[in-house]
Amino acid sequence: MTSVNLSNPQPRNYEKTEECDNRVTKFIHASDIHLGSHQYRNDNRANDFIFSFEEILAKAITYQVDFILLGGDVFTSLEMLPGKLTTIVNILRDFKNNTNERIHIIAIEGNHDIRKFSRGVRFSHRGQSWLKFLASLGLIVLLDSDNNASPEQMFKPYDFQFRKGGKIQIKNIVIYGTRYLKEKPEDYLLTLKEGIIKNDGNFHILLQHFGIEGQMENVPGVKYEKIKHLKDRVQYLALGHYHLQFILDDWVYNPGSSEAVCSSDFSFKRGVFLVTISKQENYKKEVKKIQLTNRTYRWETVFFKTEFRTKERLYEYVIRKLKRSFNLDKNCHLVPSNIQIPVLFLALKGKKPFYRCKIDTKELTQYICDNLPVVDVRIYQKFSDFLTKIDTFI
Ligand SMILES: [Mn+2]
Repeated sequence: MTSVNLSNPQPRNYEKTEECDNRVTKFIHASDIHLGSHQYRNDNRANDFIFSFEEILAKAITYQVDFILLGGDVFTSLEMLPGKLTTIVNILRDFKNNTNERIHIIAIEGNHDIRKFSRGVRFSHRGQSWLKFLASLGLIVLLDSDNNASPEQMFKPYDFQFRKGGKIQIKNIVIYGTRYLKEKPEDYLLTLKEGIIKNDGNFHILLQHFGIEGQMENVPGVKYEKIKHLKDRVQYLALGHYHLQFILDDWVYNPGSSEAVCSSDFSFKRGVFLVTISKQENYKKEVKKIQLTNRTYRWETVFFKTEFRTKERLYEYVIRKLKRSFNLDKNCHLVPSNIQIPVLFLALKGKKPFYRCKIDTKELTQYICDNLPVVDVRIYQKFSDFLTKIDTFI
């Protein structure tokens, strides 16, 4: 699928009888994998997301973790092409077999996992998701609480026969999780708190899909003050939702999206966390940031000095200019599936072409992909007669 070299993890010999060290627990916290992104428009880009997921699983083997947390938005929507889903199922099946079922993948649903199906129809109320499908195959553990039950019944221990539950214990760690609690989860969290057992001697993780206000500009989030009360029951608040990585108060952890879902994601700090919990006085926690091998990108600007009157001449000019600025010897032997072949962000500036010479961005994208080592192109038309604020940072 891609020719990039992973760290080539050798599957460890996962013997069931192996002595397990209960004093140290390791896990990987990842989120927002967005499987299915770009699947209709660009197959190479769509595979980047599957590749990131594979890389996370490979790291789990390399670092010999006890489990993997996925903080929601594992899928980008309910629409999945059969071929892509088959690949994902096979990857998970291989992982399960190679690790002797020793590393559980523990997930919750994010807003994208239940995202409207097509043409504006909302499916969330029907309670379907691909994560439920993967859980039904026994390939992941999907956590969800019963928010209307009594505090004792709210988080039922995960039942591997019925493949349902709101919490799971691995060594001294208890992971609590719920489905996506919509945009204002504060009220739910007050109720859910009662369901989390206090002072049971275990280390508690709460897996949630929401952002914290102020961590990303102009993106709505929950006020930190409103969730602080969870601190006396939860030692690690594992989040997903914001694609930008952040850690707050040594308590809230958000790894960010594993691949760049939209153009702004490319510049964000993102990755996964490798967490080690040692059972010494009050549990010692060590969190290491790990970056994933993502698709590369580059910005280019082409300036039109004259008013182009035909598309052909305009396209040729763009290609000529781009060829000059690309170091063609370096990358021309690479195939587009290789993540070193970048996504190109192209700003077109200067004189606006003649009104009959309207740029067909789809056509120009294809033309550029055919002539240069790029996997995909985003074209921004910023001609001098409609300069906007965005020009200042393109
Ligand atoms: Mn997301």
